[in-house]
Amino acid sequence: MALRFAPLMVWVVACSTAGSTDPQSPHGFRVFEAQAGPFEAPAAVDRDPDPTVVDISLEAVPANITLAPGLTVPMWTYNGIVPGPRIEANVGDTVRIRFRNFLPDGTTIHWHGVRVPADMDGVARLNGPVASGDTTTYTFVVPDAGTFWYHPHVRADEQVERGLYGALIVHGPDDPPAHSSQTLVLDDLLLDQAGELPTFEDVSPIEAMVGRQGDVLLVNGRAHPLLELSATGRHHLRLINVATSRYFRLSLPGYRVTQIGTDGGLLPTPRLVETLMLVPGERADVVIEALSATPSDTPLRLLPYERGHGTGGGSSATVMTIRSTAEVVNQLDDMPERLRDIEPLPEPALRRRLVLGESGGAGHGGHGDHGAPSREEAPEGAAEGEPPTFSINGKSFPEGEPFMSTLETVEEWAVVNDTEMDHPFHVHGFRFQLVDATGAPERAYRDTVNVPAKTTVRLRMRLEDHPGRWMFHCHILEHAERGMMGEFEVSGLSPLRPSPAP
Ligand SMILES: [Cu+2]
Repeated sequence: MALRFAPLMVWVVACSTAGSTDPQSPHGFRVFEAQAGPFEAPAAVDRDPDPTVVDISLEAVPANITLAPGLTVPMWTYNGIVPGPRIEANVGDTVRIRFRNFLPDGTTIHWHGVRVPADMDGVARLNGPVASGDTTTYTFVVPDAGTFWYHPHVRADEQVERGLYGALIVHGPDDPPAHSSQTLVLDDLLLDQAGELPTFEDVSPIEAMVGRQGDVLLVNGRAHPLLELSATGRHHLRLINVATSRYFRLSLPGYRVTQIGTDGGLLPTPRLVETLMLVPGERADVVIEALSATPSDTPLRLLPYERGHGTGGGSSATVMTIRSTAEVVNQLDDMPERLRDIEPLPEPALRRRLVLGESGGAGHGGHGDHGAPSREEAPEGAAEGEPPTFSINGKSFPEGEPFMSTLETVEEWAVVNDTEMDHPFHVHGFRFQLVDATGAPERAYRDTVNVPAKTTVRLRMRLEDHPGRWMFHCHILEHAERGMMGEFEVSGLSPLRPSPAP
């Protein structure tokens, strides 16, 4: 009964006394039995015998997807599965994707985190959407090892939520030894009482403000999957947060969790972590080892996190279960103390300031006194019922002019969050290093970073290899689609391509 509003319950409780809760979802989530079975999405089939070329076909197509026994949902998919096929390549490979769109709407594929040429970036305004029934081919070299993903960049709030996403894994020579390697594509899905996705045309003001948070937590397209791993083994997990707005703050009690990589591949040295935060769009590579050799079941827990507007209520929830087994494994070499070298970027040639802004909408300047109003329920013309808009430097995309940048220069961006909630900031085409309060760059590469409410985050990047028009935006996709997006134009001749004909 309360399913439609279950994910908003946190906000309801915070803002009013409303709300019987669904007894099946005491924390705003539906509860499922652990499901055994294949854990990962299947790998894409590479049709090119050349070991340095990965040639695959992707079709965007509606399909019914079984998330759990008895729960089958009409979704949009790549090749009929959610997530789409896992694309695997080695660093330096050429990846070619022959794409056909069988959706009713135009779409694109953006290669999140992969430093591709601008005309392969799958951004509708620059490259044009692939119309319903049409085809295109994306071809690029994968220059960096790491954990990446792919998704549409047209009405991304709707299309990603409907199920259009997949992992893109680039293997490198320095990946540390492990007994197993798994990709965990993390999502949450909102379902209505009929077990379908609610409309994207008429969302509640609070959904427009904080994004759509789902009541079904998914790993690799399944609710509460079970992963069996040797209790004495070392296991490499690649985590990807593909949710449109959900922050995944995770813990795995009973395991030693060592982070070995960020968005942009390996860290210089492994880091022990107690909890792991993944904001929308972000990835992490971790190695886990059970603290006890006795077989047992351990839940991967989602912990509450307040990212603004009352989103932090509720308790933790189970995302999946890891079952440790008595399987005997071979001894591996110790985890290396140094994984790779990352040179800190030099002082920037140019500094920019980007101010993230929000205006209007429910919850702005004091929460409403009703729980989850639909747009029809909001009073005509009342500010509280207006959909919110989002901006960067006062411009709500596609308003505004692109920044003008120069190839091969180092820029430092101060991203100033002037709003009441956190925003995960993503830059296309390039990777950045975070700069701390003393001005020292972090020795890690990222393309997506949380900018907490009322704080400033500095990121430094070298605009290398790929001239052209690029985007930056909040990766809460409801915010990006409501204006928190911008462009920069990098001019110069690519060292990787012949000069264009005059
Ligand atoms: Cu945002």
